[in-house]
This record gives sequence, C-alpha cells and structure tokens, in this order.
Amino acid sequence: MNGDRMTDAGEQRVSLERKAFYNKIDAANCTPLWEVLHSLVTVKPNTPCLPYLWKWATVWPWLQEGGQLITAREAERRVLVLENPGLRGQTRVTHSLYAGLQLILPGEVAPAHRHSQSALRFILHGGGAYTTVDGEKVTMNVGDFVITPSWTFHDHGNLSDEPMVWLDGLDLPIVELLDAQFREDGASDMQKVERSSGTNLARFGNTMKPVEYKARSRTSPLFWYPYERTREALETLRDQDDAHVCWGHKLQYTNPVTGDWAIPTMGTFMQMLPSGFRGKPYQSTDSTVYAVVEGRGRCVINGQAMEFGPKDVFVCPSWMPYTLEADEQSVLFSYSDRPVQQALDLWREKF
Ligand code: GTQ
Repeated sequence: MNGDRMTDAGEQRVSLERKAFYNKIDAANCTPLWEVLHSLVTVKPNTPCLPYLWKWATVWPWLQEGGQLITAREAERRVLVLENPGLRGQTRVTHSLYAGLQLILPGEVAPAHRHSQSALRFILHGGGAYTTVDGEKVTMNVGDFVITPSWTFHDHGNLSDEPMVWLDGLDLPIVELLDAQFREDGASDMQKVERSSGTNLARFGNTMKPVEYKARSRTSPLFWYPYERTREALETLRDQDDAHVCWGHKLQYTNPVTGDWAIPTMGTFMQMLPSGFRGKPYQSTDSTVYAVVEGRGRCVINGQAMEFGPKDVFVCPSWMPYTLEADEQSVLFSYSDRPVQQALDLWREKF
C-alpha cells in the first residue's frame, strides 16, 4: 500500500470492516464522529431555513376563515403558524424562533395562562384589543410592540368592534432546545386588572422609573412600546441623520432600566427606509423575521425579490446576504435571536 491509496479490493475490505464496526457500536448507542464531522462543524452556517414572504392578501382571508371554524376560547390561542418552508412540521419560522398570526374577534377572550417561553406581539391589523400581563392591561394598536415576559400570566381580549390581528413571536424552539418548558393555566379566563394602559408607560416609558422599583427579571418592565413614539423618533432621525447604507434608520427596543435588550432571548427592532432607498447587501448570523408596517419595496435575497407591502411578513435566513429596497418610505419591524448569539459570543455580521 502506498500512503492512503489502496486497491479496489482493499478499499472494499476496509469499508466492510468499518460497517461491521459501526453496527457493533451502534447497538450500544455509539457512532463514529468521522462520518459526520464535516456536516457538524461547517465552514459557515448551514441553515435549513429558507427565505420566504407571507402576503397579507393571502393570509387575511384564511385568518377570517379560521375565525369561523373555532372560537378563541376553544382554540386557547387562534393562530395561523408561519412555518418556514425549509422547516415544515416543526412549528417554527427560523431554526430558533416561532411566528404566528393571532386573530381576536370582537367580544372574544383568549384565556389566561403563563409559560416559560417569552412572547412578543406586534400589532398588524385593527385596534382596541387588549392584553393583560400580570394584572396590567394595555390596549394595543397597529405598530405597537408589546411584551409578554417569561412566566407572566396573560390573557387577550377584544372590546372593539373590529377583528384584530397581531404577529406573535416566541422563543419556543430555544426553550425546547434547552428542555426548560413550563406552562400553567390561569385560575380564571380573565385576570383581575390592577392597572391599566398608560400606567406602564408612565412608570417606565419616560427614561425614569419609580424609586421603589426592583427588577424581577431581565425582561423590560416596560412592556408596551406605542408606535406613535417609535415612528416619531424614526422621522426625526430620517430628517437629521444620513441613512445607513444597509438598514436605513434603525432602532432597537431596549429595557429602559438596563439599556439591554427588551427581551433576553429575542432582539426587536424598528427601521425606516427612506423613499427610493436602495440598500447594500447585508448578512448576519441571526435569521430575522420582518413585519411591514408601512410602505412598499422589496428584499432581494438569493437572486430573488420578495416584494413587500403593509402587513406582509418575511424571513431572511442566517448568513444569506440580502438587500432592502423601498419604493415608498417604509417602516419595518423585525426580531431575531441576536441577544442569545451575542450573550454566547457567536454573533457575526458582514456588509
Ligand atoms: O398568546 O400566549 O402564537 O402561548 C403561541 C403560543 C401565542 C399566547 C402563540 C402562545 C401564545
């Protein structure tokens, strides 16, 4: 034999010997690393996640149809899950995150429960529904970002006369990966309301905090970020600053007390792309879910253009370069697992 080179017969013999060895160790739940090493430790992210865009015009009739088939109370949460085409059957929009569109019809209640998963709500359609988080009730309107921190009781209801739809973002796959799931039903469908809309904003929404405040978790104690304020900030930045070549004007939501992420597992952002904006290619290791608040444009990724308009949701997978373009001034909400990756020194970006 000369180095690694073998005769055909020699190769066949080695291959049979190895197979026999693999079979033998397989019986005791052992397996050879060398057969899988390069698919495990890859040169760059090898995500099964694919780019995809859900048009509001497509899903809105289905949400309404779902509304005829089951009540919010019976469903507990009446949600159309946005499942990534590369991850079908896994109830997730990226490898690490969940997304769904939740419908609440006038007069309906989604009963109180709590779970260790954190949730974000981003309001896409309608107004006047509420969510109560640990006894604090907030009314939600289009463009508002609302947090349900881990292990807080929450029930949702709609006292308005129009259907309401919001995007649910949860860290379900992350909590599943860590086998740290817990859930509990509330004692009654609706929690007793101790404080209402406005109180939360007054306590934490003015770069101040009550002197007696003691943090109970890393999640922001401010859990209602009204669109009005976010939009006003973005308009001022648009008028004052140059747009970033990739992302225009982009803000990240923070815990106002610590300055850290609003939710420890999910980074949340809002950005404005000026009319006519043509972004440069951008890539990062955090697969990102975008929801369109206003405007029209496209996300070009993998040689394809995902044309977006109001209330559409689209996803950009890890490390795939993409560009954002706006034909009209556009406002995009987004979320990703960036806080987790940064906490573990894993996050990278390139542009
Ligand atoms: O509103 O509590 O889309 O528990 C998925 C799981 C929403 C919620 C979802 C949930 C909720």
